Amino acid sequence: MDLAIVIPVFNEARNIAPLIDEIVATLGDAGRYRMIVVDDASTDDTASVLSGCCDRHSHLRVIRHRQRCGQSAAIATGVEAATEHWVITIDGDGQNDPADILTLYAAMDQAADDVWLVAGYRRQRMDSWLKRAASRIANATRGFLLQDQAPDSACGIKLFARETFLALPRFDHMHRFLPALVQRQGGRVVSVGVNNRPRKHGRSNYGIHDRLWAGIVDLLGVMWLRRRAIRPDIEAGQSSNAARRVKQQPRIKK
Ligand SMILES: Nc1nc2c(ncn2[C@@H]2O[C@H](COP(=O)(O)OP(=O)(O)O)[C@@H](O)[C@H]2O)c(=O)[nH]1
Ligand SMILES: [Mg+2]
Repeated sequence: MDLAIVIPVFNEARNIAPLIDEIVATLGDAGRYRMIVVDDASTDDTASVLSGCCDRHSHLRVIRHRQRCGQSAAIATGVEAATEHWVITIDGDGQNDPADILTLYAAMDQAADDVWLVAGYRRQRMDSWLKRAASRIANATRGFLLQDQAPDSACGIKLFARETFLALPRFDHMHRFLPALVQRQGGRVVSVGVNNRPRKHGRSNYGIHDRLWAGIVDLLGVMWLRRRAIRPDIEAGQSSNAARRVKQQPRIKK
């Protein structure tokens, strides 16, 4: 595995250590993977809990933002810091199941070359009914307007090549639109069902109201980005970096 597991966290002092232990128990210590936890200027004990985790796990790297910049920015910091070819993002509150890292990895392994993103979709969400209802409406609206065929675009567990992510436009909350943004670059997206677990400690960082209004603005922005996409089809035989980037997404090597 040439894999970085990027975990964005904000105030997950009670969730992050059990999650890291669970990832190590699932993937083993020996595999070629690394965890990169990006602490977005947490105000609870997350930083000290993470330094304890670093003492126990040599393949864990912790990066801390000086100011809170949001989940998308934290993911981007982690992807930039990664040196591995493949990146999986996973929520730091333990709602995603580490066993699904292998599910997504296997799906990418079997996918065609033009699949640049494997996205989890939560088969059964373990959130309040209000959140589930809001998410269903948001997914239906987004799916209708963007035609991204992604049943659960905001699900935290996703796998892509580092290079794929680095080519995407960056903005706050862009992590919720990765399927549409990857399609805009010319890649295909495969969605696979994943487990979802209840949050054990702390509370969600996202309220229904703030997500609704910000989500509408973001959706309009992504529609505009898709409409204005430019994707030159570069003739075979020419060896510009752009052509290489677009045409040659390296595959998983066994
Ligand atoms: N870095 C960073 N991570 C965040 C922020 N807000 C949420 N997260 C993390 O993103 C993941 C999902 O957030 P969560 O609050 O559980 O959202 P929900 O599952 O949609 O209710 C968790 O790992 C959070 O710690 C933020 O502002 N910055
Ligand atoms: Mg959560």
